Amino acid sequence: MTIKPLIILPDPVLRQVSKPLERVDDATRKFADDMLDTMYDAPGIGLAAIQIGEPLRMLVIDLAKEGEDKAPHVFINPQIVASGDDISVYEEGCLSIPDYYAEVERPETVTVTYLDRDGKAQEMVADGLMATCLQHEIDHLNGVLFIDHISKLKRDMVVRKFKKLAREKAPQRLVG
Ligand code: GNR
Ligand code: NI
Repeated sequence: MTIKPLIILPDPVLRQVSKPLERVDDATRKFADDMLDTMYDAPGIGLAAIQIGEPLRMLVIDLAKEGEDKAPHVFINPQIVASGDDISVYEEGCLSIPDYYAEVERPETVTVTYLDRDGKAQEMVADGLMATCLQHEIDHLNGVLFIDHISKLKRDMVVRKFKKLAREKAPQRLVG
């Protein structure tokens, strides 16, 4: 059980493009479990490795509601291989942009190929919240945040607010 600290906007680490995993081994599975522990603790419904500082193409999702059995999913080297033509709108949030929510338009349906936690090739046709969450997480693997899908005016406001918060939280010992 390891809960790792979350990387928060405007940390430039969030803009890194993550690298594919070359193999799926015990260390990979241990890291996936750490990602799930961190996601459940937050709590969130998804987490990309870069959000805990590891630039690897790996993400976890669990859409189970409170009181339901856990439904952890691990996606390694995921790729969107098809998107439907219908668009859906969801109010999104991000553990790396705490307490900010905005509506984002994305394809309603996506087909994703990936390796599971056993290294086995899988394909998932997802819609609804799973499709939204997969696209949000795969964006993270490419250094893209959900605020990149909203208006520049709104995005600039959010980034300014988080830059100010980061300044206020920075070590004060150098301040006169
Ligand atoms: O916990 C999360 N909720 C959420 C809600 C709507 C759309 C996407 C998400 S993902 C987010 C967790 C997160 O930041 N994953 O990167
Ligand atoms: Ni996110």
